[in-house]
Amino acid sequence: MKSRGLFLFLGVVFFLVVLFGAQAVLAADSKIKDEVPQIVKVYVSGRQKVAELANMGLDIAEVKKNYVVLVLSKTDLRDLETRGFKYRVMVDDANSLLAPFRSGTLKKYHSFEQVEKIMKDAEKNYPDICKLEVIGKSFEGRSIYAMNISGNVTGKTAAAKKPACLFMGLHHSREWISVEVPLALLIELTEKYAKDENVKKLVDEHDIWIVPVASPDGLIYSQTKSTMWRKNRRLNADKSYGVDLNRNYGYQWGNVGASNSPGSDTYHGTKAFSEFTSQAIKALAEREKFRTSVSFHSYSELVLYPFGYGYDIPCPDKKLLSELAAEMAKFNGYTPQNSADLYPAMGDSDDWLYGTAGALAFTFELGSQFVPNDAEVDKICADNVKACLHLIGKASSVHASNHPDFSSRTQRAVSTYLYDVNVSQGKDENAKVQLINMLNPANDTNGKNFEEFMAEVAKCDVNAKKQLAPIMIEVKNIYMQNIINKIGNTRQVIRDVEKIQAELQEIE
Ligand code: 0X9
Ligand code: ZN
Repeated sequence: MKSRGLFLFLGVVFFLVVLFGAQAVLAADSKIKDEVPQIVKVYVSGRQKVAELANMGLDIAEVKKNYVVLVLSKTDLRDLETRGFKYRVMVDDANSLLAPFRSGTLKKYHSFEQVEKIMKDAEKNYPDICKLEVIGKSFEGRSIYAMNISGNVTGKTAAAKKPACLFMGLHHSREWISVEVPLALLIELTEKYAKDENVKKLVDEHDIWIVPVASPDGLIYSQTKSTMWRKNRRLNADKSYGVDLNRNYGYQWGNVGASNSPGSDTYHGTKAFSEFTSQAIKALAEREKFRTSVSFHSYSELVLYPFGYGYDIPCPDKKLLSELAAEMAKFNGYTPQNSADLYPAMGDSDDWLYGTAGALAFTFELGSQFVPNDAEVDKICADNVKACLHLIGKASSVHASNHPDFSSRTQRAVSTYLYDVNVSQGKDENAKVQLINMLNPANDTNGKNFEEFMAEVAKCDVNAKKQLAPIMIEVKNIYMQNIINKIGNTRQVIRDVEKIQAELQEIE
């Protein structure tokens, strides 16, 4: 009797375990299986409504005056319906939009393997101007490549002081055209270097960095499995996949226009810079101190500039950013616009590259669909390459107010002087005079400029120190003269002379 009761009890327990276990698996499964995305036009207008959609963590493709185009799962669409949004389904199975690539009709787009080969070949064919670096690995272990293009490189010093410019593609998996433009730029710079005066000058005078595929796993996944995939391919704790890389950067990282839910298309990750891609870009930016950057996306034919994390955020470089955006827009025919005015979203690459790293950072929304037809690709590339060349040309004469090389007047004078020595071959007499004047005790009564100058010298490598030696020698002579003439605090001046002496000795 007893054993029958126990048997029955165990039977019930077994039944419940199987039942709930299966339900749990089903629940997890519905998260991990890709729901077929739809393209939906939602009829809304005005900032608040657009922000509401962005704040729901939805994937916004295009914002027009009276409607917004979204990429939505059926579940998201039901949710919108219950909230009373009016809509029209434009494409039932968004993946089918890109079927031409699967069937082999789209020939213009490169696979990750092909990009890898192009990068390696460029380094082989143009060893004087190309240096390929693996700046990180993706979640699935693939290389994130960055090509450094710079001519007339005589050791790292000269290059390190050249204005650096960054170009990035494919933060979002399905935006294949965003790979083609940086690749086209790479090809333009390498192939025309020996033939075109203007290209040669840009390459010689700048440090250009090109990262055509920021998310290799994403590109492969979108091209071979699920064409409309947006995020990277991280496996999240709840078994859903992907973090939106353009919500994972660490300036005002949060959930405006981004989502806390791992399953959302705009999931911002567990913390700022949780992803290998954003970590790699951050490390590169901290090392190279970019003056300018462009992150390519698609679509909408826009040139966007920061800030993007909220409406009407005060920005000290607003004028400069909007002017540069407008200048570039002349080349690609796009509309220049503040990022947040498209929709506010926290954690994009521009806000961090500008807000923290001090780069004049732009996002180009290329073309008028996610993957433009083959026939459109060459023109999109040509027009946008021109816009990029323009920006490179500007990088030596403008900078963000918070660029790390320009945060004090002394730093600025040192950078200007080194730039003149390295790039303009000392044509700017004023650069030297200005620096020496700043260090002259007559103008530097509390010795602050001198302290800052020596701190800058300490940061330089030996070649840059050599370039600064003539300045140190002249300053030393002025100080010696002051000691003789008993001008200033003699003890302090002697200490300063000793500091200069120590640096000069180290150089020899
Ligand atoms: O949402 C994005 O990440 C970008 N658009 S896309 O359709 N390519 O996904 C735009 C980002 C612009 N930045 C902000 N609005 N903050
Ligand atoms: Zn994008």
